[in-house]
Amino acid sequence: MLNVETIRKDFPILSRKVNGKPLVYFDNAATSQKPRRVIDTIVDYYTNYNANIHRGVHALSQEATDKYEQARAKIQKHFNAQHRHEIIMTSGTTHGINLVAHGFASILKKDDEIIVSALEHHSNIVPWQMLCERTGARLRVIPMNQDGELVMTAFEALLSSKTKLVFVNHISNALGTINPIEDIIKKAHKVGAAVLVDGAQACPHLKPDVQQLDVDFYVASAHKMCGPTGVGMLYGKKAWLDKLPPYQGGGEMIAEVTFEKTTYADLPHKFEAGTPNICGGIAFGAAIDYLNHIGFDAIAAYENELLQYATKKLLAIDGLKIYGTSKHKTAVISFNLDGIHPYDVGTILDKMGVAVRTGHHCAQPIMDYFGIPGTVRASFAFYNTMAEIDTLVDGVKKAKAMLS
Ligand code: 7TS
Repeated sequence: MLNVETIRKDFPILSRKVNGKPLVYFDNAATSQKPRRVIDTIVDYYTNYNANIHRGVHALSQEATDKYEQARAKIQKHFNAQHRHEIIMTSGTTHGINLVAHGFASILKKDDEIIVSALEHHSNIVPWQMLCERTGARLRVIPMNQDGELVMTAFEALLSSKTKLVFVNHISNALGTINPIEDIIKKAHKVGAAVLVDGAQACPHLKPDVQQLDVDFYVASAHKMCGPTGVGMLYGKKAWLDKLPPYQGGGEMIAEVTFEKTTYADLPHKFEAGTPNICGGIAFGAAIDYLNHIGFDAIAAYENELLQYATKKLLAIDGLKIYGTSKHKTAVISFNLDGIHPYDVGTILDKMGVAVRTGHHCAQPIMDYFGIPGTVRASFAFYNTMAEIDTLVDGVKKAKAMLS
């Protein structure tokens, strides 16, 4: 059981006011808020041991390197990767996906096929389109149904010996659908395709086990997991990471450089050119510690209560439609009021101190499928309360009264 009142004290920002009203933060799918432990870790780094890593003999550099590598070990343990060097530190999910897409440019051939899902964030669509343009490979799409679920029979029909890669998110940031990734991975592997799972929306809500999933690549962003922006991780099976060429050239990623030839460093450094977000990486480790201290079982159970409560109360409002009605969903409610633009609802909610996102949520194909310009999206975290949901519902009712 979560003690939400105690947890809320860990997040200084939750006690501020917005437009004269207590902040109700329901934009967690865009980025989460940060607990004191993460903020303190950032302050401690810059106050006490800021230095560049992997290169100095001096004490500060050693200390920063140790803490950074400890963070990598925490990430490895959290995702249950077999080897520490299978964890590549990135600037976030988008970076991780682009790194893999770039690598596959040298592997894919004309007429190979890559499969994405209709539920993807733009960051899991555009890099693959760019890859197809460069290689002559073809992009195929797993369709979705009216509940916002992937149509698995259509996925099976798309798979063939031509399929080289499958990309799918673990949880949709726009609708909250939890995708059947275990099944997708098994079926893709049967035809010899590799699978990349975009875990950006899933990782704040559950704890993936990359070995149990047998996934080839898994990406996440720290900022959606109570960590800072500009840092994330790419897990890749060692065999795949060895096969892919480096993404960027520069310092840190080399073994030896002459003007005739450069040899590359071993994993993970081969993919980590330049000075990384050292402080961010260390704070990512602190965020993972914090989430595990709360406990993912407790987080999932409580967030499900929030979701059920909010769904019921919102659906009681006449003319309100929820997009994404799968039984397998978490912590996201995308909705519209009949005849009212989502932006207008968001603006009125903001006046009441309620932060939601409005628009297409970087998932335009989903909005096109439903034939809408966008939605109002309320996305929950374990530090939200039922009383905050009541405030949201009051705000939506007020918006309806003012705008219809
Ligand atoms: N994939 C998914 C499923 C996401 O939710 C996001 C961010 C990304 C990829 C990109 O992550 P980044 O950290 O590299 O930017 N999602 C959102 C969102 O829903 N609103 O703002 C960012």
